[in-house]
Amino acid sequence: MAGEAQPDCLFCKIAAGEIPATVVRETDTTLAFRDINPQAPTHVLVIPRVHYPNAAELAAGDPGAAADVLREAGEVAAREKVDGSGYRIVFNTGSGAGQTVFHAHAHVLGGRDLQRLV
Ligand code: DGP
Repeated sequence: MAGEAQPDCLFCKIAAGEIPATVVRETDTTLAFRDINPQAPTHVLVIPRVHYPNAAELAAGDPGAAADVLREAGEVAAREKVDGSGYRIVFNTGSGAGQTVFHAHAHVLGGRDLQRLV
């Protein structure tokens, strides 16, 4: 069922505290933790506690949780002090775009020069 925790989902397990992660912020609806394979000095993942396979499905199924993820991405950037220099929020969507964990998540990247993608 959309939104419900999935037993085999890595990020559902992190959200439930069953797998450890370096948590930087948490709210009732979101969890932010450091990426295990950081691509920048700041590389934090922000996930909704509810399970949707990607950001678009999250926004369609639970717009409030999608907004919470975006707001928390901004909070993380501010607390990591990368908001002044600029940061990037990335939602890889689909394996062709590099998505490897099919639980919606925002990458918050900052602390280095980020080349333009588009
Ligand atoms: P994506 O490729 O967009 O699906 O991003 C998934 C990210 O999740 C990737 O950058 C690596 C990260 N990741 C994978 N497994 C773990 C884990 O067990 N712990 C943490 N903290 N991050 C993980």
